[in-house]
Amino acid sequence: MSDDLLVQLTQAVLVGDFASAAALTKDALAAGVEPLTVIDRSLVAGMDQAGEKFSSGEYFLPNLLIAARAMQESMDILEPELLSRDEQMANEGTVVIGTVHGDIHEIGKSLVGTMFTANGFKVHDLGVDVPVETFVACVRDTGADILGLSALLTTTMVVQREVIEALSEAGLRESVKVLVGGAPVNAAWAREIGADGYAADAVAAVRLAQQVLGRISSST
Ligand code: B1M
Repeated sequence: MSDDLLVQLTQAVLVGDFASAAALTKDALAAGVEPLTVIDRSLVAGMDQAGEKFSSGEYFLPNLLIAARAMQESMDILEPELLSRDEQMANEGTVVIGTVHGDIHEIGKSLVGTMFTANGFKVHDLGVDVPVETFVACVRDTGADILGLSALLTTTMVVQREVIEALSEAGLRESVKVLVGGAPVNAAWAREIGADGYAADAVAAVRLAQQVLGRISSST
């Protein structure tokens, strides 16, 4: 039953049917499906399929936009649920997060921010297309423990390196752990640019932050 709902929700995202996406999300929650399961099995799957259709020329930008809107309709329902599930609100640290300059992909970055908030971190979300100097200023002003840099394009992932270099020039590199993510990014890239780690998804990002801050061991 819930598997059917999840398949239908993937389809609703894929075709950008945001009314059905909202209704099916409510149905899935009412059926007892965990918000993270809805995100992983339906929403991300739908967006991945939309991306594949874009790559193959079957979809165009407007298709991606309405798919993103359908995912956002669902996320608007899931986010309060995600946040209410974690009662433990001890201050785990301060996170600055944003999508780098030249890149307007928002959904994954926002999901990572939500997961940090749900796990007791104070989050400063700078949005998308964030200039290098804005990241540096925000790290300085907030005394951030973690800087999360999202990049979804092969043309913008290089900006992650620029941010790290700018942090070094500003004398801030040792004061903050820099974590990178986004579809074209991987662990080898993180090492190459001198980041402190790479996370493939929102759950991994929180776990990695807890590890690099010494809150949990790397074998946990
Ligand atoms: Co664009 N886009 N897009 N797009 N888009 C991709 C990324 C692409 C792979 C599609 C494709 O061709 N298959 C391709 C990139 C190719 C490449 O560079 N290799 C692409 C392209 C080419 C473009 C344009 C250039 C198209 C054009 O104009 N010709 C253009 C660029 C605009 C710009 O940014 N300057 C463009 C535009 C758009 C829209 C605006 C239409 C829309 C975004 C709408 C929005 O965000 N509000 C869009 C969308 C929706 C996509 C796809 C289909 C879906 C992205 C998404 O939201 N995924 C995407 C294809 C794909 O990724 N499969 C695609 C769901 C989301 C939950 O996952 O964002 O990966 P993701 O985030 C994950 C992880 O990556 C990780 O955790 C997140 C949660 O699990 N993560 C982090 C992300 N950031 C992190 C930061 C961290 C840690 C983990 O810090 C600690």
